Parts: sequence; structure tokens; C-alpha cells
Amino acid sequence: MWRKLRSLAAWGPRRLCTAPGATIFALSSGHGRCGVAVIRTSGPSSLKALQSLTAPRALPRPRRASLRLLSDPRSGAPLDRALVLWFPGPRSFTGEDCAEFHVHGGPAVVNGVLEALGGVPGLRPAEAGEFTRRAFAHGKLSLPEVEGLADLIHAETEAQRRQALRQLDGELGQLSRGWAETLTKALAHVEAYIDFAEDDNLEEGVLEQADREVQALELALGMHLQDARRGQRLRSGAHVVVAGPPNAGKSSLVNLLSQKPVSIVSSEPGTTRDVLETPVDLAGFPALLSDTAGLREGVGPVEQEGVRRAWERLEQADLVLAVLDVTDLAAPTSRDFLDAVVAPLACREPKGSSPHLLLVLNKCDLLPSEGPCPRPGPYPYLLLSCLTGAGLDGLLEALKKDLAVLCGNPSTGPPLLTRARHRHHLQHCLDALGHYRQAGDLALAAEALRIARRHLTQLTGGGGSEEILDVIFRDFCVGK
Ligand SMILES: Nc1nc2c(ncn2[C@@H]2O[C@H](COP(=O)(O)OP(=O)(O)OP(=O)(O)O)[C@@H](O)[C@H]2O)c(=O)[nH]1
Ligand SMILES: [Mg+2]
Repeated sequence: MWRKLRSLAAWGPRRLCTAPGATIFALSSGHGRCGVAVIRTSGPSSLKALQSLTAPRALPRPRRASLRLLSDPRSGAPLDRALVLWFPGPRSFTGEDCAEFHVHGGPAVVNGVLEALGGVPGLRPAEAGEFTRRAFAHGKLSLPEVEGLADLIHAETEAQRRQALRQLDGELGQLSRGWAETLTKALAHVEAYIDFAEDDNLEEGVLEQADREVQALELALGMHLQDARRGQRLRSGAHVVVAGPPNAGKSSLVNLLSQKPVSIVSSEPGTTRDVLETPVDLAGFPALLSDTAGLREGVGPVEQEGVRRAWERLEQADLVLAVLDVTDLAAPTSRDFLDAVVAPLACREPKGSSPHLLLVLNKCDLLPSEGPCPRPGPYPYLLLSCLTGAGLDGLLEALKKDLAVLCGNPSTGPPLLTRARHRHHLQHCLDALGHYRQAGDLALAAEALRIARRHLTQLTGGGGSEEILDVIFRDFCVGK
């Protein structure tokens, strides 16, 4: 029995087995003229590639940069004087034998070295993401780490970079492996009970122990799933929708925040009709900023369609930037907007799912310097002038606070779930644990635990289907 328990406990994520394949090569740094370009190879012929291009000099010491004259093995023509590195597997990024050529970044040098490598028998150009895919196949990276690496390459804001780095550190993978181990133990206990319930040697309370472990795991999973999708939002950007009555200065604000002329600005009410989207870095957080048509009734069919789209977009917002003309608060369109959009959002539950709201009173440069400022009812507001920039710092500060709540702080707390894939597996694992609790007999309970454990394994990459892997590795470029 104990042998069986031990073998179950030793269970770990299944690694993808790959037969030793071709040796691949690619330019791993960016394309175009640059100071230094890095060309990599991975696979069993890496040593031959390195020797062929650097002959007659000796092979460099592993993992030490050495200066070598590179020449084309077929013609003997010199290609460049470059730094070369030799990483014998398994101590390399992919786990295979790897070589790196740090050459001067001119296109002629890069193309010359790539052509020379293409002429070495056993070498072929790499496909997109193939280096990382090999690292995954050799157990160098778990799937969440692979995703973290893809996110790091695509990170555009500081918060995205911090989140990707944490994921690349493998925290989510470690956490799910720990959970999977807990389930392995619980399963071993349940199976032991099924097989040896009659046996006097069986420790007392094995089933109760399994129940306790499952209960604790359910709590932990529930907590992670209640993250209000912050990790996903941080990865793809919070939806910030700029809305308000016509002519309030919505497009002016979008242009100001994105620092480019995204939308046409004009004194004619009803200028913007389509929803115009632009990705922006708002105080270090990624956001997808949408400019919308001014909300009003009784207009022609084209503008009416714009108003319909604006409402549709408001429903998808994480944060609504409500813009009003401070000199026009008594106008029917302003009052309607306050009633229809601002009032319901202003009284949202702090932890509810409705979007955050920031109310901006624009054109404050037109207010007389003396006298009280007109108020938009009981709602908190910020004064702004898109024309002079007055109030912009305060608005950015408020945006930063709201986005930090919406996206979470990627440096602290438990690792965030950055993809729908993570949520899917954790939710299904949790559902299976629910079935465990309700199972009428032990065989069904054990099966529920197996399903729950399988979802955790799939989260870290074991037993993942090829299609899922294809989707994940598609995010990479050639050379990564
Ligand atoms: N004085 C002043 N004028 C502004 C300010 N912001 C915008 N405007 C002017 O207000 C007018 C309308 O600006 P837009 O940004 O096009 O307003 P909008 O809300 O996008 O308008 P629609 O797309 O028609 O709904 C333009 O003439 C702008 O130059 C401001 O802060 N102060
Ligand atoms: Mg506009």
C-alpha cells in the first residue's frame, strides 16, 4: 500500500516529450540596423555550427563570452568579429545545446551569418516561438512561465512589466503545483481507504484528513478566483470610456490623455459618431481609451447610431470618464446625462461589478475668476481645462488611484490570474472539488479529485493539448 501512496505522491506534471529534432537558428534581437544583434542556435548540431563558423580557433569555454572571427565555412569569407557563447545542454535556455553569436547589427553581417548557419548540415531556420517551445518541452519553463515571458516581451507599461516578471518567476506555477500535490495526497488517502478499509494497519481518520485538505484548497481557490479579473485587466488594459453630452470636450480629453490627435475636435455638437479607441499608458497602467458620441436624443440616423454605440461601449467600461462642460451644466443634455449615467454609477457598491466613475467638469478656463463654481449636484468632481491643461495633474492622480484598484498591484499579494485559461482551470478544479464533497460513493469522490488535479496539471502545462500550446506560442516572434 505504502509503495502505491509513495508513487502517487511522487506524481508530478507530465512533461511533453520531444524527440531530439533539428537544430534551429534565428536572429533573436530586433530587426533593423542596431549596434549588436544576437543570433541563436538550439539543438544537437549547435556545436558543429559554432565550430564551423569559428574554425580554426578552439571552442570557447561554456557560458563564457569569447571573441572570435566568424567566417563562412563554405567560402572561408570573413563575416564579422563577434562574441560567441557556448551553452551545452541541459544548462541552457532551451535545455538543448545552444550557441549564441553576438555580431555587429548591420543587415549585411546578420544576413551573412544566417546564410552561413543555413549551410551547416542539420540546421534550419526556427519558427515563431520555437526556442521557448523547446524550453517548455524540456521542462525549463512551465506554461504560466511561458505566458509570463510572452507578456514580458509585449509589456508596454511599468505595471504590465512587473506582473509579467512575477509570472515569469513561476509563482502561479509553483502555487498550482503545491495545490496539485495536496490533491495527490488527498487522492492517495481516498484510494487507500477504498483498497484497504478492512486492513487494521490503515491509519485512522484518513478520509477526514482528505476532507480537511480539500476544504482548505477550496478556500484558497475561491480566494484566487475572486480577484475581480484584475490580472487579466492589467494584461490587456482597462476599458476607460469617455462619455458625456455633445461638445463637452470628450474628444479634446482623449487627445490630451493619449497625446496624439485621435479624434476630430470641433465646436460643432455631434462631431464624434463612431467609437474611437486608442491604447494609452495612464500613470503606468495600460488602458484602452474610447472616445464616444455625445449622448443626446432627437438627432439624425447617423448620429443616433453613434449614440447607440456609445451606450453599448459604456456597458463594457471598467472606468467611465464622464465629461461635462462646466459652463453648461443647466442644459437639458447635461442634466439628462447626470441623471442617466452619473447618478447610477456614483452610488455603486464599493466592491460591486459596476464601472468606476470619474466626473470631470471641463472648460474651467471659461469660468469667471471670481464667484462660486457651478456644481453638478451632489457628485464629487474634478475641474479641468483641456485647453490650458489646468487640472490635468489632479485627473491623472485620480486615474492612477482608480486603475490601481481595477488592475491590482502586480508587486504584492498573491499572483494574479492573467489569462482566461488560468481562470478556466481553477474554476473547473473548484467545481470538481464541489463534486467530491457531494459524491455518493468513494469511487466517485476519487474520480472528482482526479479531475480537479488534472485541471491544475493543465494549468502548469502538463497534458495540455497541442492547440492550446499553439495559441500560447503564437504570441512569440521568430527567435524567441
Ligand atoms: N475653452 C475651452 N474650450 C474647449 C475645452 N475643451 C474643448 N473645448 C472646445 O469645445 C469644443 C468641443 O470640443 P470636442 O472635444 O470636440 O467636444 P466633444 O465632447 O468631443 O464633442 P462631440 O464629439 O461633438 O460630442 C471645441 O471647439 C473645443 O476646442 C476647454 O477646456 N476649454
Ligand atoms: Mg467628440
